[in-house]
Amino acid sequence: MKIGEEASAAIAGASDLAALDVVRTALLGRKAGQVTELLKILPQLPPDDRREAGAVVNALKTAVGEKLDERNAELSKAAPAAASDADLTMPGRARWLGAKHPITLVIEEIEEIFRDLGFTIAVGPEAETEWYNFTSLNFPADHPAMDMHDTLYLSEGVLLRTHTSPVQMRTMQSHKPPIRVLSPGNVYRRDFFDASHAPMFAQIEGLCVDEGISFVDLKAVLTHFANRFFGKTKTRFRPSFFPFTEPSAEMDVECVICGGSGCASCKGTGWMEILGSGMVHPRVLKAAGIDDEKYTGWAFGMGPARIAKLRYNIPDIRILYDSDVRFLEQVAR
Ligand code: 2NM
Repeated sequence: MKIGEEASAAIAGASDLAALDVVRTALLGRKAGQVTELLKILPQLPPDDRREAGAVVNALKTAVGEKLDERNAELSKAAPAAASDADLTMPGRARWLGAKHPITLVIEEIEEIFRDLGFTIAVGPEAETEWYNFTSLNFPADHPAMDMHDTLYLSEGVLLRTHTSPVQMRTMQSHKPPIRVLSPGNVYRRDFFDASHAPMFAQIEGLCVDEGISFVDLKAVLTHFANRFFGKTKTRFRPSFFPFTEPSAEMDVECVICGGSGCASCKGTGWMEILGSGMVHPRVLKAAGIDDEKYTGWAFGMGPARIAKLRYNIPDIRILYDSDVRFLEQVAR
């Protein structure tokens, strides 16, 4: 049967789905399909021949249909790879994974340095009582920091902590010396949000209390910290004042921008102030229930945003709070 053999060969020879579609139309197409044309002739044949020819042509139509479907199934299986131009060896599109904020990086680095010295990390509430935030820390009742203009009060005697010293106070109440504790956390002040002040900022304080602790311990530990954090650097201590320490001192490091020769960052002094510190006032130890005849201690406080500003040479701390990824990506690691 000639048409049947030709049809089988054409179907088998179709190398893809598009070619098979052409073959299907050539055989079964409604207008000029070879098999369709045979079916159209049937009515013109004499009745006796018509029955016999009809059976043959219909069998052909069925067989051709089945062969087309089989080939279609075969080609469909192989189709995706054959039909796609995609280069599967091309590298994928890189995803931006996000990164730690510069202030977080600074906090974690400071934590690691003090952890290595045996300090533990302590946290506490951001809403505090006036007693924990001021009174127990030897602030006189008329101290300007206690003014409504400087502190955010939530209600009578309850406020948003202005430093993390309340955490140190709570630690001294609940632990016997020796105490070595570091308290990172957010604090609040009624400051105008300008290039160097924010109404909420991170603070890290450290406290060490034991028998025989002196100013030598304070100087040695804070100098060690400066050298680890900034790389080998010069430090100096200047007298200062805080209600909760006596004596008190501020520590400067040689300006990381100009190396001490004086520049805009250090306002020509060659030094950058990085923290405040001092020997814990005996009244503070007493308020915490610690024997101030037997024990002495030293403490310090610093602002990680300030440190980040110095380390990354950021002109305006507001950039640190903008969440602008174009800036954050420059510092991210
Ligand atoms: C500072 C500077 C000096 C300090 C004192 C205490 C406490 F609770 F132990 F008395 N904690 N932190 C302290 C001392 C904080 O920040 C500039």
